[in-house]
Amino acid sequence: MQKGVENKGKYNFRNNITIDWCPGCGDFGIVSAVTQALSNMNMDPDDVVAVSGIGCSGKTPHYLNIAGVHTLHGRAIPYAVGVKLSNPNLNVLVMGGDGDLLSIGAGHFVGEGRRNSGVKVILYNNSVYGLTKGQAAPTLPLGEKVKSLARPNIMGKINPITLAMASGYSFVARAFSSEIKQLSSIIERAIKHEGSAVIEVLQPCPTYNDVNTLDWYRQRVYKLEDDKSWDPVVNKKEEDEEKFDTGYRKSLEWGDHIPIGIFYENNTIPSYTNRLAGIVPDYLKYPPALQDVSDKDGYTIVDPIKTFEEKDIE
Ligand SMILES: Cc1ncc(C[n+]2csc(CCOP(=O)(O)OP(=O)(O)O)c2C)c(N)n1
Ligand code: SF4
Repeated sequence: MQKGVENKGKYNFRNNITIDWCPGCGDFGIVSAVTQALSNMNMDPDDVVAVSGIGCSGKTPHYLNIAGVHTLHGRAIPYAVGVKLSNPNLNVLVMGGDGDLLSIGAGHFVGEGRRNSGVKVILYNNSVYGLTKGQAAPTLPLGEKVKSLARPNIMGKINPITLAMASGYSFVARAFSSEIKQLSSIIERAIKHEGSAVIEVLQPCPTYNDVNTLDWYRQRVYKLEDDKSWDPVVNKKEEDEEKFDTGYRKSLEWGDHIPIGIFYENNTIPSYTNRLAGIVPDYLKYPPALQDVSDKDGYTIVDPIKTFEEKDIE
């Protein structure tokens, strides 16, 4: 456990598997914040699932004392949504890199904003592809040259906050991996929020990103909540336009001053699971994961031939 990090709950969410990230990697702070949030919420480990893609970030579920799935590169969100829809009582965390979620996984990232299924996406942003040796990730600005690149980056960057807001996510925040207390309280708020959330976490990759270092971030980040008039929460539909606009404008700020905190939280958008419950009456009471699929001897209770025959369309 990192210095200054206290877990108040009865469960220890960090298992004893040795972490193999490089020394100084921002991923350590993210693990501390996640375990702190789950513990402070006195979460039952059986109620939380972590789903990751491929990347250094993708190893996170291995280090947590909860159910975890290490899926394919870019496929964490659809897998996580499947878990959430099969049992909406679960708290489902997606843990993926900026390459994973904004490059190959970008279509799924956008699609989940429309759906608002309730998964919480923790986007590890180090601006590089860490696991595959430091190529430019979609968050690396045009003209920036990190050490694995022969020449400065010739592609423009994606801003994860504006993309998340434009995609329809109802909770959008940014954090910094060394501000563990703030990150952990944002994770807690995201978990309590009914709809889907994106939390972009700025994290140093000391091995491949020699521009956006720990000190580089430390000199620039500032907390939105330090401005006492900052209020990103939409509780009435009439507030949405103004708060969306303010959060969106704020998300464009980058360079000498980088805001961290909650940009937008809209509590008026119904979640996908509630929308489903409106058309499938017993869905929340008997979601697919709680339905019997076999009899007491373990034989399937579904006859696939009969099912397909019934679905035959002339
Ligand atoms: C379909 C597919 N394409 C490419 C790869 C190779 N690959 C593995 S990890 C990775 C990038 C990881 O970068 P990022 O998602 O930013 O995570 P980080 O390692 O920085 O945490 C790539 C391209 C793969 N495993 N599968
Ligand atoms: S390569 Fe970068 S992101 Fe991957 S473990 Fe090392 S420091 Fe972390």
